[in-house]
Amino acid sequence: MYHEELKKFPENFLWGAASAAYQIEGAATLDGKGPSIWDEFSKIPGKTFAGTNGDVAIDHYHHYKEDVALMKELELKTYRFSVSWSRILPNGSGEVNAAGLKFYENLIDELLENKIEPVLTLYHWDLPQTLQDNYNGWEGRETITAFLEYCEILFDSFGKKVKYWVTFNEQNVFTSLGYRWAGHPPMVTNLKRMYAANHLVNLANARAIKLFHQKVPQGFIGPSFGYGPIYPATSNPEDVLAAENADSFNNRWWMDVYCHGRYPKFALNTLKKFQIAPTITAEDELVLQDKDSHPDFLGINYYHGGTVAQNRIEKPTANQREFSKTDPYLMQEKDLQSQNPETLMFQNVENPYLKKTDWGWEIDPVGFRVALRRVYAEYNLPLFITENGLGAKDELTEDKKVHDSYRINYLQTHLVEVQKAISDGVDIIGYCAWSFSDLLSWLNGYQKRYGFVYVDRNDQEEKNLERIKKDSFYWYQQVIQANGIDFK
Ligand code: BGP
Repeated sequence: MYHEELKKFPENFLWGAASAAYQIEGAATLDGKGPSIWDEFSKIPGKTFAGTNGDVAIDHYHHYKEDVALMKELELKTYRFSVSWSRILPNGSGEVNAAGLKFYENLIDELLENKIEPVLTLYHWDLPQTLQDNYNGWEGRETITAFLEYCEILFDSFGKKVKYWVTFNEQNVFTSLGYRWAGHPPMVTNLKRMYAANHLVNLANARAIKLFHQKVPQGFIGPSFGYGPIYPATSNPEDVLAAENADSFNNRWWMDVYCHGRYPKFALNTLKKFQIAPTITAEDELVLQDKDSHPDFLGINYYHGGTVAQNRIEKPTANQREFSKTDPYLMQEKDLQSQNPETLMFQNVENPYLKKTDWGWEIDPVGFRVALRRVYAEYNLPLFITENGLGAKDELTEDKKVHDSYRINYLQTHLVEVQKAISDGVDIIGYCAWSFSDLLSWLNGYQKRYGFVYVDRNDQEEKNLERIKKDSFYWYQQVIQANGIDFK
């Protein structure tokens, strides 16, 4: 769609930035906090980059006032942060740690005093270790009960002050990395277990939203999903079909459940064929279908999408049929095949049109517009962009400057597409860049920086944790002041 003139960003657009507890807070054992699965996992040799962990992180726990003062200077309208569950309930359920609640109350009050709208994420991956030990984490239904207990405490404590809530951050990422690829805790490599755990997270999500609607009727809640649009490698209809399949597997598998209360049929059938589909009880179906348990908005975290070609099995020509007899995938035992069932539906390929970041992530601003339009067209809910940003190795100059023009360029080109999506008619309520300040990248340490504010520490040393405003800080400040990107 061509627009001679782009629409302005809405008057009350929530310009913001985001973070997550484990990546910034530090104070890992302070004031009664219990251990989370990330506290334990990051200590296992070889699991994280250079053995980095969040014990100190950027010590936001002690620097939160200074950090909020910087947010104010940046003129942020909103700030998205997550609560560490084991700071509130050190054992995941049971005894409440008053000091933990106090920390977040102070943070929320500080934000509100500075006219910054808090966006509270309930779960950004740091499950209390006790729940992992006692119930197998998200593989045990007891964890759902514990999650609701935790949510209720936060709804009761902060429901009057916090308007926007996020249930789960990137459920697709933490279940896949945690239960399929073993890159995150609990380091499982079993697809059946992944789908089973994921199903329980869906139930936890739905029930938490329902509870929220009862307890905080004036608020808004939704999950933040790591969305990537899927492109077919060519206009070959087989590739187009493969893209449909990949979309079912990678996006709809989660989004349809959130918004329509059911799994996409084609993906579910494939999983059933390999006996790795989750067990869905009649009661579960009712929980998921209950309209009160559906989100008020969808949080979208956008970094990149993916490109796929037709699956390796459905080949139309005689030659290709011949080839499929020797296809290594088909020659695998059935249980090995079941570890990669999507091979029946699509295969991932490189996209020759896109450049990549230093960490190999495709840079695709137009894909952002595609993503926003597709999600809005399908689910018809307001969208809140809860993450988008560039991880890069920044250099601090001798006169304490960070000239991150590449980050400005990345954000600028992505915001142009957000504005185009708004002009197309997509309802977007806010944009939180990832991230406000530099922080711990889960698997890439402190060298992969995302912030508007540089934090003086590295992978080896905590140094003085001084906060230094990057060039992008001043650029974003202008964006916010102008309520858009067209300023000179
Ligand atoms: C998202 C997470 C964030 C953040 C971001 C960047 O998936 O929600 O917590 O980490 O990705 O990822 P990385 O740190 O791996 O570059």
